[in-house]
Amino acid sequence: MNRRQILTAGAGLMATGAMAKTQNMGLPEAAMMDSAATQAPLHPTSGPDYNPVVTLNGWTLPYRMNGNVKEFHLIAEPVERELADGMTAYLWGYNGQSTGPTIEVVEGDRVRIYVTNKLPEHTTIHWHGMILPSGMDGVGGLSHPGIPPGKTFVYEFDLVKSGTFMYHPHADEMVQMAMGMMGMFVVHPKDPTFMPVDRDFLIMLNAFDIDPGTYIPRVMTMTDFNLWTWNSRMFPDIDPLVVNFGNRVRVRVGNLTMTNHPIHMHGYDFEVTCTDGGWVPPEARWPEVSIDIPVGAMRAYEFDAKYLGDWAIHCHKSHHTMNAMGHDVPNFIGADKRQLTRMIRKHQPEYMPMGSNGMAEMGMMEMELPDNTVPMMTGWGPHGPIEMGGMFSVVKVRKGIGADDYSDPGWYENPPGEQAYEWTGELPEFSSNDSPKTILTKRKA
Ligand SMILES: [Cu+2]
Repeated sequence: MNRRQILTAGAGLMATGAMAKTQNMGLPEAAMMDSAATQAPLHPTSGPDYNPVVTLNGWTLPYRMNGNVKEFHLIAEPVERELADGMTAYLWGYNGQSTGPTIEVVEGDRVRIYVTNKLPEHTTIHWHGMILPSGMDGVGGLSHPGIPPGKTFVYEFDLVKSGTFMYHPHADEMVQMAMGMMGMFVVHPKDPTFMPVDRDFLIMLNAFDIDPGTYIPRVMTMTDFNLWTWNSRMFPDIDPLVVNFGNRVRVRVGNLTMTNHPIHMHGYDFEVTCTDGGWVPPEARWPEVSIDIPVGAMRAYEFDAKYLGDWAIHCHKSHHTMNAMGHDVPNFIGADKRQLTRMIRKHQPEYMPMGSNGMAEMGMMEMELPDNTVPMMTGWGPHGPIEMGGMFSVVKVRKGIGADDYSDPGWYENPPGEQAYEWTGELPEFSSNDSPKTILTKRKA
């Protein structure tokens, strides 16, 4: 226990009047969210100032002051989450959504977090990475008994350290996390001039295993998940990271999936400035264009938005930028399937051969999908199909973006001379319809 916690605990013991007042105030209202859209940042109305974070396709939980304590109310409950336009999943989450709302406070604050369990089984909340008393750590059976269905438990502790943290159940953990129960917890530095940024984005990496045409995740999946999401949202419906030209930008990425994710951002180099363990001092940082986010960890990076444009940001594991379906499709590249197609069409006239020239045709195709399913590769850009899914979005750097404006500014128009173009002079003699074998033969001739 550090000095501050001792002081606060002492104050709490003496202030029995304040304790009675807490009970008189009753439970804080539990704000609910029914939208999967990115919500505007929640500016502080009391206490020290800070620049609030923006959770992509998420929101920040409002609090109330009770004496000197910030009080929050989380409700663990079944939710319906729109993972993308045309696909809703039946998950477990908090206050109407998965992932849960972001909790945002300031170093030196004391928080009282009420957790009401509306799930059919017990739960707890573990405050991942935080320095707090052992009995507040939320490990079911170890720190305290599990919160039974229908009951409310209270967690109360001081925020002795700033940084980026996460929260998730530590009770039937594999099932509850596979169902979508997790959220982020940001503690701003007490000194608002410490490492200030203009835009501060939050991304929680999570994953589900939901069969095409169904609504409920498989909870016994260990590593072979088929939907790779940011804040329980997947491309093409992850909102862009909208940035004003010249902004200092921080992106905080937490990983509560069961594998690592190398997050790659185009157009920039950047520096890792924070881990779950704390802020990285300037002299210890090194440049990167991709950062691997280990399982159960967080990394934050920063950059100055000095290059205008639309810049891809994505996980560099290529099957993590795909949605469900087709994970067991064999490789047909170079195969001539005309003969086979003719034979199959005798029995199944709508049969479509796929993949002879790569899989890009999947991005163009209007194939009939099962209900409640998003195509494997999808999304349209200004120049055609983007052929992505899952963990992919776009950093949009523009001039003239308003202070609290995070709305999509549309596609970037590349200035003349700054876009790849078609060569219209003399071409090599082989045609694009040649098979790989013909191309090799012609090259040798
Ligand atoms: Cu990944």
